[in-house]
Amino acid sequence: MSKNAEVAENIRTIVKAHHQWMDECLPLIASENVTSHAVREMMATDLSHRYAEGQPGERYYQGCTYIDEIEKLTKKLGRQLFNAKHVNVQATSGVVANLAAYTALGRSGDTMMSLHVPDGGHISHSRISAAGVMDLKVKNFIFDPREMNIDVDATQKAILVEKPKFLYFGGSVFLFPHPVSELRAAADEVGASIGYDAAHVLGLIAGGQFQKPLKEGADIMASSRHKTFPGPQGGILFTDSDRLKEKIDNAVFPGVVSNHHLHHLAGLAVALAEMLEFGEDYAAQTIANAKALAEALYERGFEVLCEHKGFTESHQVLVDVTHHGKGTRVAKALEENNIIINKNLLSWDRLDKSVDPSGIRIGTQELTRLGMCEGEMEVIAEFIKNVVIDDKSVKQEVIDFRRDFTTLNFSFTKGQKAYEYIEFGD
Ligand code: DSN
Repeated sequence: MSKNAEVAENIRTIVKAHHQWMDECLPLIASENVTSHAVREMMATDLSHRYAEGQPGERYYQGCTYIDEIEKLTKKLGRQLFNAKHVNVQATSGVVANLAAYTALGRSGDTMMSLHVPDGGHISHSRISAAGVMDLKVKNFIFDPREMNIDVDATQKAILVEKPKFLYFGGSVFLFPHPVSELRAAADEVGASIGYDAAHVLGLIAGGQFQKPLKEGADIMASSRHKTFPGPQGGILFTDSDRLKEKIDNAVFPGVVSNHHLHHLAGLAVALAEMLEFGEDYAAQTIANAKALAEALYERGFEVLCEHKGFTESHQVLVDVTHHGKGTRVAKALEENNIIINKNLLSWDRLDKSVDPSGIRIGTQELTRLGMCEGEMEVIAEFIKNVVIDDKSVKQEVIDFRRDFTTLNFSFTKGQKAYEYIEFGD
């Protein structure tokens, strides 16, 4: 074997080790999910080698006969699942989708109003990322940390003073539906449009278990498609507005995307079909699991946010771990025990505290894909307590526990290994 062939082989070995590890872990990162074999099959096809700039039937490249068919079908499934008049399936990530939405809603120098990052805003809603790239001025929603939501009265006043060009709801910490309909009148008063970043909650919206942003007053819903929505990584945008559909399409291509990762497009079509079939049950179980995990952690002495309102109405659970050594220590200690979560800023952290914030964020969407229910959430809360409060190792117990949950729930083919390494042979 040549040296270069050895390097290539070594990469396979490392990736296989990653698969093996995932198979022995509790994956609780709120922004991730695992795709079905049917989706992964699409991602391994020749489509990954091709180009298809432009819209179906109006391409700049030949060779798109079947790609056009796939894209038209994907859009039809997207409109159907989300009950939207128009969908764009060409954004290559959630940030790219947001940038396209900003381009459709405003121009450089305009003011956007969004959540501050410690209050749960995504970085792309701030000037350090996409909003800065477009040179938007950013003003923040007034946030109520006790309610873990936007303060409607205070924000109404802020909208009238700041007169933003558009509001942008959604975020990375997202426990409760945002007050879209409640703030629509204030937006109208200053002529502002409304965008909504659905990345974290797209699967919950698809399953009809969260708010309906487009029906509540959002002009555009932009999103990634691989968190609670178990699709291939990428972005997606929706609108019911005739005025905005062409603006969105032009903002994506030629605005911020050339080619749109056609293997992921076909995978998205399959994931949309899966969610049409299973979305309602999957989303409901994901939220039930988050509530159960939050309750079980609370009962074990953790400071889980928002006990007074049932902890959460999404897939997320937020815990203040200030008294357990803060976010970094807790996240690392859990990782050493194969429990994978992330440290997270809480409202009272300053932005420069992001290296060691007060909180941890936990998501239940991937465990739900693995078939876990409320009973399993009790077991996991006990594991977390053992590690964080009792300083005990539970790694072997976690590995043993995971052996009963190796296959994917909510997919057309039963019994698929969730983290199987798919080989093409020699
Ligand atoms: N930063 C990701 C998250 O974990 O929320 C989203 O891009």
